[in-house]
Amino acid sequence: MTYQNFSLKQLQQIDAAHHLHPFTDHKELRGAGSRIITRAKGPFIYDSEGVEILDGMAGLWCVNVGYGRDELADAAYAQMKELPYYNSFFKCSTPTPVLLSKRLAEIAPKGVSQVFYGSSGSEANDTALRLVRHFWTLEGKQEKNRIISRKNAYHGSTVAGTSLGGMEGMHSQLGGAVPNIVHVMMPYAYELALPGESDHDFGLRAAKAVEDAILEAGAENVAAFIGEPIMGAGGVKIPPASYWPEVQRICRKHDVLLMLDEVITGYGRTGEWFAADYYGIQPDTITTAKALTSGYQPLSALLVGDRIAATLVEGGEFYHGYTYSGHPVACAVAIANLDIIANEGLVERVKNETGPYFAKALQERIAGHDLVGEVRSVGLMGGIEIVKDKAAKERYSPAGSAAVTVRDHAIANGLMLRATGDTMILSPPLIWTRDTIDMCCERLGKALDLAKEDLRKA
Ligand code: PXG
Repeated sequence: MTYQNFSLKQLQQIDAAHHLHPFTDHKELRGAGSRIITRAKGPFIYDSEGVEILDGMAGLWCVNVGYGRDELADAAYAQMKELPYYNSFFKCSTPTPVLLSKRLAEIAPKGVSQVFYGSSGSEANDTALRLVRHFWTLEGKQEKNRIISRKNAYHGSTVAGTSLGGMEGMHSQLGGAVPNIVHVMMPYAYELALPGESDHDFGLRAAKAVEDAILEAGAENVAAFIGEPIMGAGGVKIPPASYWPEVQRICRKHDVLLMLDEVITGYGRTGEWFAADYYGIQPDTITTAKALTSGYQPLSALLVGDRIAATLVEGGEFYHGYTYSGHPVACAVAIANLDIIANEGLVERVKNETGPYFAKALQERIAGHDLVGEVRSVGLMGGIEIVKDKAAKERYSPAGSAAVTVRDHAIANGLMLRATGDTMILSPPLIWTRDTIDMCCERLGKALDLAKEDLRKA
């Protein structure tokens, strides 16, 4: 069955009849019909009608090497022919997860050299939650099981991911979260800094919220703190430079493990292999997925620090694992993907060239727009606040509606980007050049102009 035999209308009808989409108001989508993306090449995606759209989101924060990379298709094909699947249970291994683990240990931050595989970021966070609690049990401190996270954090959509995350809407549909997870303020200066408070001081205050939560529970009851180095789905919230070193100091002081969720920030997005390197911190676990394979295969890797690993290895069997832990095809694709990132110098390019150019382009061409309250970026990850009144930081109502207007105009003008709340998000493939960044800013500028007309009329 090839999709070419179906018209767009037919595909939309079948989609509406049978397909339940993630994070979707089904009634609304089924009325409007979905956009069907059929192919992609380099930085562009194409829909069923042949419309070319510049992909400002790298799929969903994942296609770091861009589309149409034969090396990755070839790696998958060769591995599928040789050995499509075998498990890593019962004293077996296959070659590609073995070699990928070595590779990951080489690029991981200092003190992190072990890997546990899954198929998604959510699964990896389930593993991380179970692992840190198991660690403290093995240490004879089973009461040390509370996890501190942040409001508005996104850590996935399984029960553990939703519980770790701090999205209220998701919690309200959960019917009971995993116990002993608390959420503290996020380090988001634009909305939460007090009048006159410096970025530096705000970062320390946001870190102190972590310490307050530890002291309130009693450090003997706190297993770990988990955070995205830069909050992604929550709106590219970049903490002040003072935040992470202080959080690390607090965690060490109270013997609380530091868990980083680098599902978005891992594998070059910030201009370092990991954001832990960008912020100069040494976490105990690092959750990764997405760009590990540039999205060409579902694969996650929980990178585990040496302290936890030493106890785990001595601690007998850990009753945890997935059918697809260390899937040979996904791991083959990951190795080929890391080869591309390394051979093409994409991480260095983001750090030295495209990241700074992206930041400058957003500042010079977007920040001045009447609808824009703030632009911010690290590497190739950017956030743009949409406001009604710049000085007062006043938003349009209802919340989030203005950003959707901007997004719809951007897509109609050939730029795919995300709107979350009143924040526009960009997270493009790392293969973007200065020219692609120029094209993005031109299309975004046009979308902002058109949105302004609509919003002023409304
Ligand atoms: N942690 C973080 C930081 C993420 O961004 C996950 C965990 C979960 O990964 P999986 O592979 O289980 O989806 C994510 C995923 C969005 C959006 O709209 C972001 C994600 C997923 C879906 C949508 O920005 N991030």
